[in-house]
Order: sequence, then C-alpha cells, then structure tokens
Amino acid sequence: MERKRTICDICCPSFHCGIDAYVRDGQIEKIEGTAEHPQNHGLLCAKGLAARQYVYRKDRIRTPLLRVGERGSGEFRPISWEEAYKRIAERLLAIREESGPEAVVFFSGYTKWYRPWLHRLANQFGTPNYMTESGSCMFSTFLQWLTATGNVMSSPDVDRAGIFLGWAYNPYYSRNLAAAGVEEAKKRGMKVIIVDSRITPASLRLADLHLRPRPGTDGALALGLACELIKNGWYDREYVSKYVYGFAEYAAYVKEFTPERVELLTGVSAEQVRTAAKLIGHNLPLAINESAAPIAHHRNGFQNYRAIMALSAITGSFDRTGGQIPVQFSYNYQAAGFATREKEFVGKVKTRPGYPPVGGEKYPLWHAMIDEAQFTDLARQIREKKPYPLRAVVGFGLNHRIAPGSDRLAEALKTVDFLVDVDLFLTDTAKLCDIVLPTCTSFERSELKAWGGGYLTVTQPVIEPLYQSKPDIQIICDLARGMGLADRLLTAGPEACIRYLISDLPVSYEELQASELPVKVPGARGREPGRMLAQGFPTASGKFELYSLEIGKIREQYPDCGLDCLPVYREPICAAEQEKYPFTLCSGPRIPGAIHSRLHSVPWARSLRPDATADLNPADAETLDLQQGDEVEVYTDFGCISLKANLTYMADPGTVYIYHGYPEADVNTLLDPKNVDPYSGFPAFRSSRAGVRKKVG
Ligand SMILES: Nc1nc2c(c(=O)[nH]1)N[C@H]1C(S)=C(S)[C@@H](COP(=O)(O)OP(=O)(O)OC[C@H]3O[C@@H](n4cnc5c(=O)[nH]c(N)nc54)[C@H](O)[C@@H]3O)O[C@H]1N2
Ligand SMILES: Nc1nc2c(c(=O)[nH]1)N[C@H]1C(S)=C(S)[C@@H](COP(=O)(O)OP(=O)(O)OC[C@H]3O[C@@H](n4cnc5c(=O)[nH]c(N)nc54)[C@H](O)[C@@H]3O)O[C@H]1N2
Ligand SMILES: [Mo]
Repeated sequence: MERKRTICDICCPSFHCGIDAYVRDGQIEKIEGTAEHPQNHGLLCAKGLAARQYVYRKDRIRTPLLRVGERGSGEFRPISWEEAYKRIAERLLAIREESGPEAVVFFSGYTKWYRPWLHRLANQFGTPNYMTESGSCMFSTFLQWLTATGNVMSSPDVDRAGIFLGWAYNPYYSRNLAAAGVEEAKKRGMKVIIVDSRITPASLRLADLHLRPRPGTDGALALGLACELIKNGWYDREYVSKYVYGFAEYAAYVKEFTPERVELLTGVSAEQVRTAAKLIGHNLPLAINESAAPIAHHRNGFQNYRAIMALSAITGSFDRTGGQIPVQFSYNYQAAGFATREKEFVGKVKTRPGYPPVGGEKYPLWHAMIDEAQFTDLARQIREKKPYPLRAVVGFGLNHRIAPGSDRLAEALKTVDFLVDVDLFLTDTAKLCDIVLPTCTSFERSELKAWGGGYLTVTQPVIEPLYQSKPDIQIICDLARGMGLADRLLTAGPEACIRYLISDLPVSYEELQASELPVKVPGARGREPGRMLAQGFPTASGKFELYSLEIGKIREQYPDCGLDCLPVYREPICAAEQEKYPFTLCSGPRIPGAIHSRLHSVPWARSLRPDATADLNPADAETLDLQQGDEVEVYTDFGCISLKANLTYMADPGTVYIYHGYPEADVNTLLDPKNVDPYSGFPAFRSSRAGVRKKVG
C-alpha cells in the first residue's frame, strides 16, 4: 500500500483535516489522520473516519445523465461530457437571449471549495443570481459584523480572555477541534458561561454557569445582561465614548430589560441574570463564541446576534486583547493572515433596473451588504415570477432539503424550464433535473486550501476521479469554455485560476503542489488586536455602531421595511402560535455522526444513530405516554413526520429537537417558508411550534 496525503472536506472549511490515505491498485483501503498536519495533528472525528465509505457510496453518479422520463421520475440515460456541455450551453445561452441573464440562477450547496469559480462564472454570464447555502448559514453573522463594524468577521481571543461567553456553544458535537482552546484557557482560570437551552457536553464540562433561555429568546437575555452591566457601572466608559456610536439610545432601550422581565421573556431566572452580569463584569476581557447557525436560525436571529455582540463593545472588549478580534479572510473564508485574490477573481456584475437579485427587494439590508442573492426567496420567485421569471437553475450540490418548506422548493424546482445539478450522488434533488453531472470528492481532486495560522496548500489527488466524474472547478471551467464566455481565466482552466488567486503571495504554485503538508506562508499575520481602534471603523460613523446608520438609510428608502436601528428585541414566537401547538420545534442542533444530507446513508456514521429521532424531555414523554424508542409523529400546519422518540434530559421540557436532512423524516417539510428573519432572510429553523403525539397502529 502506498501512503498518500489529502484532506477531508466532509464538514466546515474551518477544519478540513489532514488525511493519510493508504492506496492499493487505485483503491483507498484505509485512512488515518495525518499526525504532522497543523490542523488535526492526527485526529479524526466520527464523520472523517467514515470518509472512505463516503467516497465509495453506492449512489455515486457515474456518468453525465440526461433525463428521459417525466420531470422528477429519476429516469435518465448516460451521455458523454461533450453532449452534456453542449446541451447545457445551448439552453443557457438561449434563455439568456430570450429572457436576459437574470433568468439563470447559479446555486451552491454546503460545499465551498469551488465557490469563487462558480461566482465568477455567474458574473461572467451576467446574472446577479448567484446564491449559496450561506443564505442559511454564517452570512447572518457576517451581516451583523458588517452592520456593527464595517468588517466582515471577528473571532474570540480565547487564549487571553478573562471570561468566555459560550453562547450556543457545543463544539464537542459540531467543531471537535475547537474545544481544546477553551479547555486550556479554563485550566489557567478563564471563566465560562454557556448559554444553551439544552444540557450538552459543553455545559457539563466547561460551564461555571449555564443559562438556559428558551430557543430564540437570546436577544432579551443579552439586553438584560447589558442592563445590569450598565446599571452597576461594569462597562467601559472611556471605550464607549471613544469607539461606540449610539450608546445613549441603546442604554435607554436596555433599561426595559430588567432581570425580572428577562426571566419572563427567556425562562432564565432573574437571579441567574444578575449572577451572569456580575461574573462578566468582574472577569473582563470578554470573548464570545461566534455562531453560524443556532443564534441566527430564528426570525429575530440577526437582532439577537447584534444584542449579544453589543456586549463586546460596551465592555471595551472589541478589538482588544482577550476580546473579539476583527479578522480578514484568505481563500474560502479562512482567517489565515495573508491576502489571496478571490475578490478580484470573482469580480462584479452590473444589476439592471428592475432585475434585482433573488431576495433583493425582500431583504434590503442583506442586499446592501452581501454580494449574493438570497436563496430563501427562490421558491417564491420561481412560483410567482415576480419581479421577473426565473427559467433555469444550475446547482452544484443542490439539495432541496436545505430549506423550510423543502417539499415546496422541490415542487418549484420541477417547474423551471431547465434544471441542472452537479453532485457526487444521485440525490432526490438530482432526480428532478434535466441534466446531472458527476463530480468527485477531495480524495480525487487537486484544490487550493488555506487554514488559520498562516497555512496554505494545493492538494494532490490520492486516487483518480471515480467513474467518469470530474472536479467541480474543471466542470466550471469547461462550462465557461462551452458557452464561449470571453473569460481569459476560466477558459484557461483550474491551474491558471489557482495561480492567479495566489499571485500576491511569496509562495509559488509549484512549491505548494510539491509539499504533502500545508506550507506556512512567510509573513502571514497573526491575530493582532487594536488595528481597527487605531485606524477607525469602516462604518458611516467611524465607530462600532450600536445604532446602525446603514439600517437608518434603508429605513429612509423603505419606510415600511420594519427594520430597527437599535438591536430591538422581538419575540421568536407570538402568543397565537404558542397556543396553537404545545411544543417549540428546534431543528438542527448538530449530532456527532451526521452532517446535513451527507452521511445518513453511510454505514459507519449511520450505525451511531440508526433512526431519525425526536429528542424529548422525559417529563414531556410522560405526559405523552411515550417510552424510549416509541414511534412518534411531529406535526404542524405544513405536514407530519414519523420518528423514534429519544428521551433525554439534554432537552428542556416543552421543546422537541430534531436533526435535519433525513429523506424519510425531513423536518423541513414541517416548517413555514415564510417564517424568516427580515434582516438576513434566514429561516426560523430553531424556533417554530409543533405538536407531538404517539403513533398509533
Ligand atoms: N457533527 C456535525 N458537525 C457540524 C455540522 C453537522 O451537521 N454535524 N454542521 C456544520 C455546520 S453547517 C454548522 S452551521 C455548524 C453549527 O455549529 P454549532 O453552532 O456549534 O452547532 P449547533 O449544534 O447547531 O448549535 C450549538 C448549540 O446551540 C444550541 N441552541 C440551539 N438553538 C439555540 C438558541 O436559540 N439559543 C441558544 N442560546 N442556543 C441554542 C443547541 O442546543 C446546541 O447545543 O456545525 C458544523 N459542524
Ligand atoms: N431544519 C434545519 N435545516 C437546516 C439547518 C438546520 O439547522 N435545521 N442548517 C442549515 C445549515 S447551517 C446548512 S449549512 C445547510 C446545509 O446545506 P446543504 O447544502 O443541504 O448541505 P449538504 O446536504 O451537506 O450538501 C448539499 C449537497 O452537496 C453535495 N456535495 C457534497 N460534496 C460536494 C462537492 O464537492 N461538490 C458538489 N458539487 N456537491 C457536493 C452533497 O452530496 C449534497 O447533495 O442546511 C441548512 N438547513
Ligand atoms: Mo451551516
């Protein structure tokens, strides 16, 4: 067996662990974590350890496929790559000619490595309708930071913090490698508050104090903490007067959030609110967990996030040692400390009057700050054809189960004139398409990848692409060529693009390619606090905005938009909804052996959790007359799914927790696609209402 090196890309790009693949006769026989890799130091999680089975999943697409049966019948015939490219090019160019470039949508699912290529392809084609899974993940966090500070992202300086606010923080299931830093800091005396509605390994192992607000009530809790911090003088007066905009309005507003009122709104006792504020006030600086999903997945999620991060500003922790350090991204959203050229590579597209990107009219703040269309408005626009019809969708990893009202999204997709998907597997969404193209895994391709700490690599394939599959970036370059786009880079192929992306760096393509391990880029910057405080914030006020001038501008333009300049708190669920169904449905808290739709049919990963489950508190189970493993039905106005009851004290009474992505129990069929955050367009995955009953018969 020959040992070859690659990376696992099953989960988030912040990780992507080093893998030693042992290969015989072109087959991967076993894998291990790479001991010398700066990221994982030999460790692999349960998902990564199943990567060999993932690569060899039985439903890998083998050749390009052309639909022969009815739309959605899943009947295809194999075609050659040449024929597939020719057909796609002809249809897309014809639609552009007839209806304008905006009628074509380019979509990316969770995978990120090819995204700047796909975005460039969309721009070169001329459509603003490039959209990605990030319309439900991470970009609400970016939007919050852009609104508050003018910079896209920050990260908690755990190593030097006095107190860590682990708000919606359970890395033991979702980000295994991230827990070590907090564990280490705790040993040297850093205090930890975990804010999570559930009991988790993080609350049990790390918390000095565990606050359990009801899902989606986080904003009220954060404003309540601010109320106590300000009242007791535990905030940084000098910092606030120098660097913060809108403090007076904000301080007046938070006065309403007394501990007693916060108890009513969140379920966290008034006494715990006081204790938490004191713990924070006496242990500064404050570092706060950055959350991509659970805080944002509510219809009030964006404002809740703002309220939480306002704590960093008022305690004088933002851009200070041990606080929240602003970061800039290198390739693919990594804070690696060097500049790659993806912004120039992606370029810009001109939007024509009357043809805003999907979601552009509905989510004006998103539209003003994020250079992507918002996919959560896609099904509506396909159905209503307003403000203009969408006629083709070209998806890379298009999975209709991503969205609330997933079955409606599938129905909408079925009605567009031309639907293409590029995926590894013949998924239920791929089965809806006219043409399906096979791509390959990280084991079968060469890719550019950066990591925090100043690392960069160009990986080499450890096996040939399986069957007739091709890497996504090759497919994108081939499509550009097939459509005859006048794009000198994409038509020159992947290597030319990578060379362009790294052309400002003091390392060469050859050097990166030759090294089995990531290369440390000379001169990469570490995390240095204070740059933004020294230079001024790139916001309208030049300060950290607790009162947002950008939102103020939008309010002038759209007086009925309903957006607030302060981090105003609104309830995630209104009283009428509360009455209709007895449970809060919180879907998606991560489980260790699953990731979205990817591993549900991979044997090792599936064996860790054979059934789709509904997690319920034993007290609720008693009321419902349920035993462990009983079949239950969870239902809303939109649908009903069957799962196994999993009785656990992790769940708080009154909330049912369900993981997403299962074809046989798709929780997103239960959710209302209109229940979205008006700032970010993010769906309320984590707080809606549902009924639960024992299944009879
Ligand atoms: N194993 C595994 N790992 C993953 C993923 C996966 O699917 N599986 N997905 C990846 C992706 S795409 C993402 S976005 C990240 C998400 O990563 P995380 O944000 O770390 O993960 P979650 O488990 O969704 O949420 C963390 C905790 O927040 C709590 N929580 C839920 N709702 C609320 C709320 O309203 N308020 C508060 N305070 N807490 C709440 C949950 O109980 C949970 O314990 O994980 C990544 N890592
Ligand atoms: N109810 C509920 N729904 C949620 C969430 C939740 O918490 N609750 N979380 C949301 C979040 S945070 C996220 S990130 C999304 C996940 O969003 P999805 O995009 O649904 O994620 P996946 O199912 O992992 O991947 C989508 C498709 O990409 C394919 N794929 C994998 N690798 C590649 C590749 O290299 N190239 C190509 N072309 N395709 C590939 C997979 O086979 C799959 O079909 O789900 C969102 N939906
Ligand atoms: Mo995500």
